[in-house]
Amino acid sequence: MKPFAEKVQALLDKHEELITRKNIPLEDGNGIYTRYQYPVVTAAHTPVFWRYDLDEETNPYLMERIGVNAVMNSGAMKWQGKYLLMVRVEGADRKSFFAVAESPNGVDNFRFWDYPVTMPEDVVPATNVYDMRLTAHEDGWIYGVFCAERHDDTAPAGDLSAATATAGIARTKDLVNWERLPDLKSKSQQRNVVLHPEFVDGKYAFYTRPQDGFIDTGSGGGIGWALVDDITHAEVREETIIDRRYYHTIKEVKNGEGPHPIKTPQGWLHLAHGVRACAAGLRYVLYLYMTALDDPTRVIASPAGAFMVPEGEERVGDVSNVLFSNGWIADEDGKVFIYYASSDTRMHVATSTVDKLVDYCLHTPADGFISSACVATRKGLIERNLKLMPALQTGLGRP
Ligand code: M1P
Repeated sequence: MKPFAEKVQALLDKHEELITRKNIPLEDGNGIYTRYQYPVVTAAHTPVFWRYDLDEETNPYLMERIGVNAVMNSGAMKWQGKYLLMVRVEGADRKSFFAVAESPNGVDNFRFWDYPVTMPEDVVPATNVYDMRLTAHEDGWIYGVFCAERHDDTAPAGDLSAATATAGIARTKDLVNWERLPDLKSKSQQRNVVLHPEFVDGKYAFYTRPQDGFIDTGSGGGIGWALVDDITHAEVREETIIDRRYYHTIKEVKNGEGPHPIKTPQGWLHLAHGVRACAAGLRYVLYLYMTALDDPTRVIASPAGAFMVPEGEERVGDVSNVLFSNGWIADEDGKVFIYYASSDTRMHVATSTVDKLVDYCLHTPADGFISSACVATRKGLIERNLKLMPALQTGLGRP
């Protein structure tokens, strides 16, 4: 073999070793979900032929030509028996794009399709697109709703950070060919917009996240809800806040719907992110809540605090102290695969079941909002447990 071909083969072998590495469940969890030892997708999982020019004539040093900086916030769905992630891939140039990675089992062996998604533009091209939520809607289409970011041309000259966030909407039947629909019209900026999988009162239903500015939610009170007659000209006319932000909680500064909720016999099960500010900056954690089956806007369970927070190496990355999720898959047998990004850098999986997540929602006490109420709730648990413990310690179990 020629030395150049040998070097290429070494790159390909190393890549294959990485993407075929078996993932291992970490059993010392909290009983609610199981984390896994390795991230499921990293920048290094992107194909070698996306990053290197493999032609000896044009790249004699075999250098990486178009780097990938990170992979993160991925939509997810089961598709033809495979677990698919609609990955947000961020190039070294800071532009994000979408690409599908598929796995046979949902926890490892994620392999990217050969080409990233070719997403048609809306009338005004977006500078950056990211965080797609996938919804297989009952109308028969698969929708991708994502953030479309553009420079805010009304900003004073020289302000190159001012931007606008809008919800881009596209649909497909095969995840390869996409039809772009006009961006969601709304009075405010919008990020973390998600399409509900069913019609409600004969209309399309969106979870929204109104925000005054590109970063600040300002007067935007939390996760909103809007009904839309025509998805090909979607417009938010009336918006109701269904999950509010609160002072001194994990969602004091912002929150946002994750993937679309999972339908369970007890209600719609929602995964969302909550943000608070501290001396280290913003801290993003995940939380769950449930709404009524007959009225997806009525909250029926709101367990206090975080469901998952950044741990260990998850705490460090491009934007540290962040967990973010916009994709999960509920299998036919009730197993749930929760795909989450850590610190805007890499993708992980945690597994649980619909029954466990519903139990968590229905039996975790709600937030008391003040310390004394939280102590009272905890004392209730302690009292009940102290009565049970003697029997448990003799191995007899519940009297
Ligand atoms: O950097 C953390 C996250 O910040 C934004 O989320 P939100 O709009 O809720 O603040 C998004 O840019 C998201 O992509 C990013 O992960």
